[in-house]
Amino acid sequence: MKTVRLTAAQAMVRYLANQMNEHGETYIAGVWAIFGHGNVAGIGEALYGVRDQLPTYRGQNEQSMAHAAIAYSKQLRRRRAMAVTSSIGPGAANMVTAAALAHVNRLPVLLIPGDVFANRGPDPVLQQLEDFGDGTMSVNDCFKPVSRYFDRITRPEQLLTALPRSMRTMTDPADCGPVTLAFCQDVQAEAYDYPESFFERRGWRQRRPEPDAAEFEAAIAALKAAKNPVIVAGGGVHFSGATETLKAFSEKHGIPVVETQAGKSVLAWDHPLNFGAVGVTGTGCANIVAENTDLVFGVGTRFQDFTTGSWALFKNPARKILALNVQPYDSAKHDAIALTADARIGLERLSAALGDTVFPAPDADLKNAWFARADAVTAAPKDGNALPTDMQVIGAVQRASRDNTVVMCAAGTMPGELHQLWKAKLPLSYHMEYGFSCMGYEIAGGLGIKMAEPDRDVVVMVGDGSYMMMNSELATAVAMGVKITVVITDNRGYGCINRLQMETGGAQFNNLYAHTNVNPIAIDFAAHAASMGAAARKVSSIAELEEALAAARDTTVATVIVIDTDPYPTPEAGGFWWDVAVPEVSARQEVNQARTRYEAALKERR
Ligand SMILES: Cc1ncc(C[n+]2csc(CCOP(=O)(O)OP(=O)(O)O)c2C)c(N)n1
Ligand SMILES: [Mg+2]
Repeated sequence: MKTVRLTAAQAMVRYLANQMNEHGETYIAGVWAIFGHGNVAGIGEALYGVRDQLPTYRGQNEQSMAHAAIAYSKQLRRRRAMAVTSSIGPGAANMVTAAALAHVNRLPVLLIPGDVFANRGPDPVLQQLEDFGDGTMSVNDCFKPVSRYFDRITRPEQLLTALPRSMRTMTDPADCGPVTLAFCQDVQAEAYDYPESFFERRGWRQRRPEPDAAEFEAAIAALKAAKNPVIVAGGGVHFSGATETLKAFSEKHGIPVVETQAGKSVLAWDHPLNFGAVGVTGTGCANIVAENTDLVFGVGTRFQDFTTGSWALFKNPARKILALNVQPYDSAKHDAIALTADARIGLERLSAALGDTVFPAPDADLKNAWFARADAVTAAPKDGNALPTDMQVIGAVQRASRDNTVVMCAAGTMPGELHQLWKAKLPLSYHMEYGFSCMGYEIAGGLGIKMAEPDRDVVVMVGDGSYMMMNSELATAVAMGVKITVVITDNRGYGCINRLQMETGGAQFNNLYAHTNVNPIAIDFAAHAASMGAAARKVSSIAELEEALAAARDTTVATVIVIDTDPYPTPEAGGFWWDVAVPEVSARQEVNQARTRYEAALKERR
């Protein structure tokens, strides 16, 4: 057997540089790295050696670097992924949140934190956690519940099994998620005679599982027995590349489509059968269709509580659930009629078996009436003096966008309002991280999206709170010449949580700056962003925002536009109940009243 003598770190990067996807691209597109003693000598030296095939990027924070990596993969429908490496201890711990984000959203990322010495010689090394009763424990054990695959590399030859397993996990449509390889610092630098064949180019195909015959029969029977089915389209439709198939299926059989946060943009917003966002942040029209349907047909959805209105939305007493999902954990949820298969294959087979079965489409007026209301709240304000609403900001961004502009967000007021109000024309023109809804995903995520699709305009919507939590990859975007447009809606605090607090009977407390220990402060976001090299300005009206967005379109530098908004108004129509537990006893009258409403609402859960 021909062998080559390499350090374990050199072997890892050489292997990664030779793993291809089915489109002939290297699967790992690059490595985000912040070095420390736990990875600079081993992994750092190795990355330098392959920098022409496998580029290394320096970010500002391990968590946000991982956000960029995850967003990159999500935007490419998991076709490619990135790796992120950190030192041991704090650098590694910083990535745990991002690992959880990728885990919840079923997105691939290869996390490579350094780990303590396998030989234990220098124990305790700087930043080493000391467990008094378990010598194998390190900070990296925190990754176990938030990784789809975890291994600790304590000998160089372990890579021969750990790396192929990592690749399989990331490229498998059902198991897809974050992989953590905790890489002991001394082992990174240790040499081994690796078989040369290990570094041959290897291709990875996404499996497209066919449905099981008996499951398929049950699914067809359920569809044939239905009177008014509705398709709940989730992120799996995008990942499977099934948007065209879904459109054909829906048109041929007259089945309306409603969209989850991850599924939004599977169909153009103005397609007659797309009734828009469903659930807690849903459109009035989609939720009426969902309430009445006798067959909820989930395609590539996890049925998160925002989709199901905490399982109170689908009210029809006769209703059944049919779930087409590549992951059996999801297709079996809530006692659904399970159809475990790839979304595209599943829809093609079902369509063929349904023949020319056509269901009566819901009333188009339902949709027209909803959008007339939505247009009114997103229109430019007539009264130029009032503080703009976030809905009006959405309208302004929409008017300044092209069909393939990607609007993105993750937490705060905007995700719910964008879900309802944004008119997504092309697939993946809407990128919402609403599985983990992680404040701080926004700017780093925008960077990752733009790296994935440089030809699309990327507009990042971010609240003042999320901006304050994590913004420093803006400097990275500027330095890399990655042009994103960031719109900061400054309502001086955590607007959405303040409203939730009020709805659950709470006093306004510790959310908006006005109700905190600090004096209401006016942070100069434009000056802050400008200090990182962005083209930044504050605008004082919706008209000025539109002007600034138009001016930003043809520039090449990352741009930040700040606008003050009103923290209180929300779209009054649409939406659905969300289960947020209200205290059973309280000295506050408002809480007692909210509890009474809560108990009544709970009775609607199925
Ligand atoms: C990391 C993280 N911490 C806390 C939360 C809970 N949370 C959700 S939205 C929000 C406030 C967001 O404030 P801001 O970005 O200003 O948006 P706004 O609602 O004011 O528009 C908080 C604290 C979260 N989603 N993520
Ligand atoms: Mg805010």
